[in-house]
Order: sequence, then structure tokens, then C-alpha cells
Amino acid sequence: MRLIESCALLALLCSYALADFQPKLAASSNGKYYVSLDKANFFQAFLNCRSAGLQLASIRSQKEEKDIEEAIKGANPGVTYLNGFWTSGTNLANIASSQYYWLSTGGMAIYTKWLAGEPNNQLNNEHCLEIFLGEDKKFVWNDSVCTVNYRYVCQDTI
Ligand SMILES: [Ca+2]
Repeated sequence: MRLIESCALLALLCSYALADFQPKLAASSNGKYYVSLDKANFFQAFLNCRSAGLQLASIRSQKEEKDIEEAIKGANPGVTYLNGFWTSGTNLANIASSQYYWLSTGGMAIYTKWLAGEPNNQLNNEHCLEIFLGEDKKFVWNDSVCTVNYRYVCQDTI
């Protein structure tokens, strides 16, 4: 096989291999957010977003919160009570603190939308931030167990 054919074959194989690692994502109407169709734990969600050239989402303002809520609703017309989605929020760098940081940006979570009573670090085992649809059909935040599988939201720019 000539060199050029080898390279072409390698590129083809690589593109298939990469395709196998692409998470299933639904793009939001504004093209900024990608809502997963699969579930993964917090760490795998972070890797899945990166493997798609994206970042696990961060929510730094009311505007970003609203945009992410719209993206989730848009990707999930049937989204129901308690459906949770991972963001990049975590306090794993210092679990003694209830201050959360966005792993994708390194920034402190200043804007917040915690459900009343959260983050509660239940059983001293909740260190990752999910956004979920609350009982009153409004999205709120909760600290949850990082190894639980949830859907997740990626974003294309920070
Ligand atoms: Ca909690």
C-alpha cells in the first residue's frame, strides 16, 4: 500500500474511532448549548463534553441560567419533574466549604439558584451541581452525588 493510501485509511479509521466517542448531544436553538441524550456521572460528563470539543456548562448569570433552561426545555419537550442535568459546578476542591466553583472556568459560583435548603451535602457525599426541574416546574440547583448518572449540558464557548 502506498503511503498516501495508508494515510487516507488511517484518517478514515481515526474518524470512525472518534465518532464512537462522540456523546449524543442535542444542540440548542442558539447553538451555544448541547444537552446530552445519554446519562453519565459528573466526571464522565466532563470528559464527554471535552471529547466533543465542548465544555461542561457553567452558569454565571441569570441570563446564562435562562439560556440553559431554554436549551434543556428545547431539547426535552417532555422533561418532567426531578429530571437532573450535570453542570460543571463542584466543591470537590474543598469539600469543607459550601462554596461552589465552575470546573470549566475556575470561577467561583457567584450567581446561584439553589433550591431552598441546598446545598445540603447529604450524608457528606454531595459535591457536584445538578440543575433540575423542581416540583413547581421551575429549574433549581441541588448538590448531588458526583457518581450518579444524570444527563448533562455542554457549551461551546465560555
Ligand atoms: Ca443536595
